[in-house]
Amino acid sequence: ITTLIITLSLSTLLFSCQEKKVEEKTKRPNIIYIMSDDHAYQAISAYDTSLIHTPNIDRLAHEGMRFDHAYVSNSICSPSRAVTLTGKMSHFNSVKDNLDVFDSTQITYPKILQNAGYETAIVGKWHLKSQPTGFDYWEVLPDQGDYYQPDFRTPNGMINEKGYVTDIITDKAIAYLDKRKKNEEPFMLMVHHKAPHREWMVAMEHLQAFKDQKIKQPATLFDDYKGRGKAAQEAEMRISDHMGLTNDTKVEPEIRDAKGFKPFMGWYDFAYSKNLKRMTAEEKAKWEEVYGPINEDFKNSDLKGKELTAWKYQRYMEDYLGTLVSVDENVGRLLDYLDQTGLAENTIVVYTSDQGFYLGEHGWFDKRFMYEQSFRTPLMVRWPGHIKAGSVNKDLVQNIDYAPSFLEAAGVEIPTDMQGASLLPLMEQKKTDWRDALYYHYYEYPGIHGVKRHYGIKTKRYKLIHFYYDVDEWELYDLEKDPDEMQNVYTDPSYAEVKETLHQKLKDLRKQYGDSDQLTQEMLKADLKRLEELGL
Ligand code: SGN
Ligand code: CA
Repeated sequence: ITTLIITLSLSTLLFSCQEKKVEEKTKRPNIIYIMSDDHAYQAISAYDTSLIHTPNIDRLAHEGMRFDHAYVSNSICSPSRAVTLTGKMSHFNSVKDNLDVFDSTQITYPKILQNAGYETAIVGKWHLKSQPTGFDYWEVLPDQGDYYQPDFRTPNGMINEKGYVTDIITDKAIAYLDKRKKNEEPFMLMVHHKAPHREWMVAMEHLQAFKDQKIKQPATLFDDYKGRGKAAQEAEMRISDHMGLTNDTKVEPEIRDAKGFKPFMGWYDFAYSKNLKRMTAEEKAKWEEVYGPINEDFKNSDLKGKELTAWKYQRYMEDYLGTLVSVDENVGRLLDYLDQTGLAENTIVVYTSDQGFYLGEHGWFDKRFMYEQSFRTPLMVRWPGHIKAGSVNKDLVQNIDYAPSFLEAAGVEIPTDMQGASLLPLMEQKKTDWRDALYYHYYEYPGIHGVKRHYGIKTKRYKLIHFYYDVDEWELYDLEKDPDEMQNVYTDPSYAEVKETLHQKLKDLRKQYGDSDQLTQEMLKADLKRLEELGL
């Protein structure tokens, strides 16, 4: 009898353990990582209500956590994506600029999750050149991708889809989730939008979303760069001088200057014309109906100087924000799907961008700089039962932290060579010893938009930046007194002590992350050789 009782209770114990194991396994959260391309936090109403209303993206902040000090470590597309996948800084992950090819044999968090029994998938922009690895399902845009009738790279070759890119990416994401509905294992799905990337081409139904709305101008739209050094002065991303009339503000190419040439048409006019050609006849007709009168007015207006810049800013914003109407709508569609299928409960949903973007601040468009608008990104995370709805985090977090966070959430060990830290304690509002400074390093120079190479450190209050290669200039900003970063106080004697502390901190951080003058010089040398080989 005793033996029988022991056997019975042992088997009950074993059974309940197994049950618990199964339960725990099914309880592992799904992860949906939505990342747009160049989406500035200034253009999300959860952060700033002055430009656009984004009720669907805002849901993630209202139902989850909004991070107010989320940053990248290298504000440009391919590098940011490589950092996110590997949890390592650019100098250790093979992609420090948009020309590098991602080493796809590296350990990435999708690979680790896949090994741990997750089903992994990616749809949308990839921009890492090499073939995606670590995904059970992938359909990605070739290179930058197109807005209309986009092509997708798939394991079975290139396919073409009819429609607008943001809608299609969401359709594919939902179709994927629907198809795997009955699967037991958890999933990790990356939804990478192309929008709102330049050439800011809007879905037909939203072409007039901002028509007749005067968009608020940033205080620094007519910046003269006086308080800063050569890097800001020489960058080629000014709305006034470097924003093309044709591709950027959609003024049709028949505009010619006195000599019969098209006024400022960069090589990148290609992307715009290519997308015009991709439109169906119906779309082209609609396009002309909307832009025709705008062009007509422009041709008759003879705008110059500040007036022309203001006009370009308004046009730029109408299109940039217009593409975001689709992004917001499609985030809503995905969130509704999660609600309808009951997936929302056990799914972590992240919304972020690959970097920030200038919406006219300092007179600029584009990104790259360690100044706030491009360095900082939106970041919102919803995770029912773990993250308090409507919570706000003010710690310094960075895209190196995403991979460790997802691994910890999935209950998987974080490789010791990942350089970020899991955000879980912050999400769950637990006491933790968090970093007080961020490291940054940007490399793509000489290159498009002419932003000089720089690295630096940011604390909550200060920012110290070193621009190098064809200059040797240091900049220091007191963000409390000068949030717009208009006055470099590096040589101001009253900051001598602060400067010294920051220099020391920068030194420590470089050491901690394994970056150094020697590595920087080696990388520079290799880049210059590559540019020479490419004849650039
Ligand atoms: C294109 C854009 C640039 C942009 C880079 C990098 N020109 O070259 O303005 O900085 O991409 O963007 S375009 O006219 O072709 O759009 S990134 O997000 O991929 O890094
Ligand atoms: Ca980008």
